[in-house]
Amino acid sequence: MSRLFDPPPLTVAPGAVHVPGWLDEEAQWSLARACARWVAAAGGARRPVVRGGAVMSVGIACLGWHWSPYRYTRTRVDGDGGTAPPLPEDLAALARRAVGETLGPAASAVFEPDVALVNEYGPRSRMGMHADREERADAPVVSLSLGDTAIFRFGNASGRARPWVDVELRSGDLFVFGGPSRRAYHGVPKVLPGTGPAGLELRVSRVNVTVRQTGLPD
Ligand SMILES: O=C(O)CCC(=O)C(=O)O
Repeated sequence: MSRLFDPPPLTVAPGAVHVPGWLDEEAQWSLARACARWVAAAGGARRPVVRGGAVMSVGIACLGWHWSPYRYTRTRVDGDGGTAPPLPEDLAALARRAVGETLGPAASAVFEPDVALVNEYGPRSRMGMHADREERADAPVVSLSLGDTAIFRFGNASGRARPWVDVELRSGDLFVFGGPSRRAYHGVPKVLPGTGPAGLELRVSRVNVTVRQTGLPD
């Protein structure tokens, strides 16, 4: 569902900024098409098996590096063994611009993203509370959302428990978290089916792309 006017950017916690409607309809369409290509190039969206043996309800395709619980490798060690396709330069540039517009030019100047995770959600998919800790670098995480609205739970760096803030991430929204919020726990307890814009033609309910800097050597 589109809004006539998007609310202004909101600092949810120090270093964590939500920008509603950052991508316009055309940019969402382009990113959605690109995501479909990237997922295919990455051998599809796999559902990783997490600690304890549970299978994630979110499908993940990786660019630049391959993420599997709980490390990065160049090849899909928990899948078909193929090499992760390179991080597309236009996606890296988009992420740099996102950091510049939220955290400022100094943060953007040192941001060297080298990995993106394309997360595919079905209407009942969830992502448990976790902190993104596999990256050695303290650089920010850039998150872009497409399709159905998700409830994004943004917590604190001490653990999975409260306090947290529930943010509605709609199609086109940007969320950047860095600085003191970089290791904050976060998750997606709910997707709201049927809330995405008509005509985006996603093959799933929601797509989220996170762009990060691993800090790992080439
Ligand atoms: O789908 C989202 O909005 C969050 C994704 C996420 O938490 C992650 O990729 O680590």
